[in-house]
Amino acid sequence: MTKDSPIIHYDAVIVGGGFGGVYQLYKLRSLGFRVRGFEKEPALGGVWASNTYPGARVDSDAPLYQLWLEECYADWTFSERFPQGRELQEYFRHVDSKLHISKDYDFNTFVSDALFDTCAGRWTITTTGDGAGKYSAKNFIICSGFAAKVYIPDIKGMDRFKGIMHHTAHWPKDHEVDVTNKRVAVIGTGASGVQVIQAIAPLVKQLTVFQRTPNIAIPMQNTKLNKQQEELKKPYLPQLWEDTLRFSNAGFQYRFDRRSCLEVTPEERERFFQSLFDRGGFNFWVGTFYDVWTNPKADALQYEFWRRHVVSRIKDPKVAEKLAPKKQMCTFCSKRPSLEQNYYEVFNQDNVRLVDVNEEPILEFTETGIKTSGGECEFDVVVLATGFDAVTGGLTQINITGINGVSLKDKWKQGVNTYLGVCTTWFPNMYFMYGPQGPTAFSNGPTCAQIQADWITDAIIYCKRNNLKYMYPALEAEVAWRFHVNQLQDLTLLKGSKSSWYVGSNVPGKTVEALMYLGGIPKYLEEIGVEADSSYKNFIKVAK
Ligand code: N01
Repeated sequence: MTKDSPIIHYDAVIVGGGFGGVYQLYKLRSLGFRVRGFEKEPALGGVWASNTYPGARVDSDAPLYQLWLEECYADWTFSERFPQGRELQEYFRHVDSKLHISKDYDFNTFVSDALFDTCAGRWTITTTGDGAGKYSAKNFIICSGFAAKVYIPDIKGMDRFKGIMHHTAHWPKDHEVDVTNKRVAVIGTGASGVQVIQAIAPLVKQLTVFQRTPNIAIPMQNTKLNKQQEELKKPYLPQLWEDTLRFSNAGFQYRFDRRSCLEVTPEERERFFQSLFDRGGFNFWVGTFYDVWTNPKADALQYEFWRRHVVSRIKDPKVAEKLAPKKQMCTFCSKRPSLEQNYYEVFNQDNVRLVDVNEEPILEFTETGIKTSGGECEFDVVVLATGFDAVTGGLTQINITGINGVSLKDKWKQGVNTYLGVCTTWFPNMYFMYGPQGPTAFSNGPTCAQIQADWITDAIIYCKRNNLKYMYPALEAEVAWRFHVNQLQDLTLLKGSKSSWYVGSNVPGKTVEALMYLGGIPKYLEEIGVEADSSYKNFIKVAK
């Protein structure tokens, strides 16, 4: 397309080609809507197309972490309980071969602007990159996920560094970054940092890990999956999906234990915690005693168990105290735990050094390395595992202008307001998923995206059937939803938390607030269902 090409008109434009975008496009297209998707990466896959760093691996169990479409799962089996990033890329190629999604996508294309024309009731969407141009759409659906915008701390002299430096989500796709026998620094010990550290530790000459907050990493207990056995489970998968929607808080197979951590005997508690460790995955997070999320004493008991086990794996007591300090830095629910395989053993290697940046702050980058208050260290490669302007960044990085010239960025500057975590006042026919005030990072990604995409599809059909030019949620409805989301968070130990991207506190200057809905998938389904069943009574509707 050239700048003089005529504007192409669509029923819907979709931003992002991960689980949400793929499913949304498939769904609308199969109902006869004309849809176009745009993806900034060269392929489908969402985070799996961008996060290609060494060791990238999903933290959600197979077979639940996939699209619940029979045409996709019927002849696909993951080889591991927690598949590697590479296998997920392969999975998306498989999905594409079944659903023929990429023919309706422009890749290497970034959606930069979206402007709503109130008279026409349509969005004008501007893109840059390979599919650069202007497009018109009645519906604008942002499926960019919670990790679409990286966060890189502003460290003095960063641009001076002459070695290799990449953020984990901007890892090169056109060449291998060879770390063999190199001096490597990793800044950040969230899920990405933990995975990189485990993967490169056996290869590098020297590894320096810059840690600010110790990760409460829990055992992954990954296993190879037996293809024959997985095939036998296929007929039961629809039931499994239904069960997770009805009974599981997070859309996984895990369920909170109804007993109080404080009311069981110490022996029983120990046995139960051990069983959660042994089962691995997020059992220790969302399969634990319910009150670990609500009662500081219960949370502290779980931390004590966790710490004892971690410390026993680390040879040097000083290093152990840094990785698993006696003083608990944050609660189990206020930061997403990372799933580790041999993370703590890495720090027993002679060539690995842990720098606590609270004690030894990074002062600046030099041409050849990093200078801390303890001296200068040379590096060949620096890995920035410093996370994301999560949840809202993917939306606010697009210049979106709704009715009366309201900009989304300005609207959300003092705090996020959405209705049901899928739409926002003054932005007609605009929807988003796996973003603010939805279940998002407190749920299994594909589950959340699919239930939201189904809801969005119904809203679009409603608009069409009722001959509406546009609709958007009433202001009172989104104010009430924000209140509700905050109330739900305040029932947990996340209340008042300032400890992670869960509440926006990782990005300097970002408003710290409840960014996600903690009511759980079954309750969320009920709440969004009530709105649809009431013919969208909380929406302002404008007829054609
Ligand atoms: O990002 P993070 P992530 N100096 O924000 C540190 C998902 N994910 O990319 O904790 C030193 O968690 C920061 O320190 P602190 C998963 O949901 C999934 O690792 O803010 N350090 C922290 O340690 C995950 O939760 C998989 O004190 C600095 C780290 O950088 C989410 O993505 C794999 C710093 C950032 O950790 C984000 O994970 C990977 C500074 N100036 C990711 N600034 C799967 O398995 C920041 N940090 C699916």
